[in-house]
Amino acid sequence: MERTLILLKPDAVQRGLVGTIIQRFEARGFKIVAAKLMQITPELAAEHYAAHKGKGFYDALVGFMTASPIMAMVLEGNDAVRVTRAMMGATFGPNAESGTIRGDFGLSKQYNLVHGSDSPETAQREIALFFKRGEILPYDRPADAWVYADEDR
Ligand code: IDP
Ligand code: MG
Repeated sequence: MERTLILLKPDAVQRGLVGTIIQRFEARGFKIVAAKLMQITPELAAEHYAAHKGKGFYDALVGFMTASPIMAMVLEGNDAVRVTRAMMGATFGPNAESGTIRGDFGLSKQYNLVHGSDSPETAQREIALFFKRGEILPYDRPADAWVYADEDR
């Protein structure tokens, strides 16, 4: 089972869309193995978005991500990185297809509601930035017997 880091960004929290967005991931079959509301520091935002340092939107992005709490979570499921990214849609709200989270709830380039790791390697790095080992809780979920067939495991 793959894990990915999902962040519900400050605009999702401020607009009261946390439940709506989590609902989509849960309904798809993903299991929440860690979750917390966090006020992140500029240092953590900078580390998380280190790949974008120096770009024109970088300072605004760090300002945005630290302006208000975020909801951070680790989701687990088959192909979690690729599938959650597909559910999020294109980076910029106006370009995101209807039916995706960004395409259904956003119109902004920067305020695009949700972050998802872009590769399994990135996910490992990002999960470690936001969660301590003991904050990730593996547990059995009997309903998974009906989320996955034997051949999916
Ligand atoms: P992603 O979130 O779809 O992986 P990235 O290219 O990694 O997209 O960009 C990280 C975040 O930076 C985006 O989600 C968005 O909030 C912001 N961002 C990226 N490019 C721009 C831009 O050109 N203008 C404003 N904000 C941007
Ligand atoms: Mg990215």
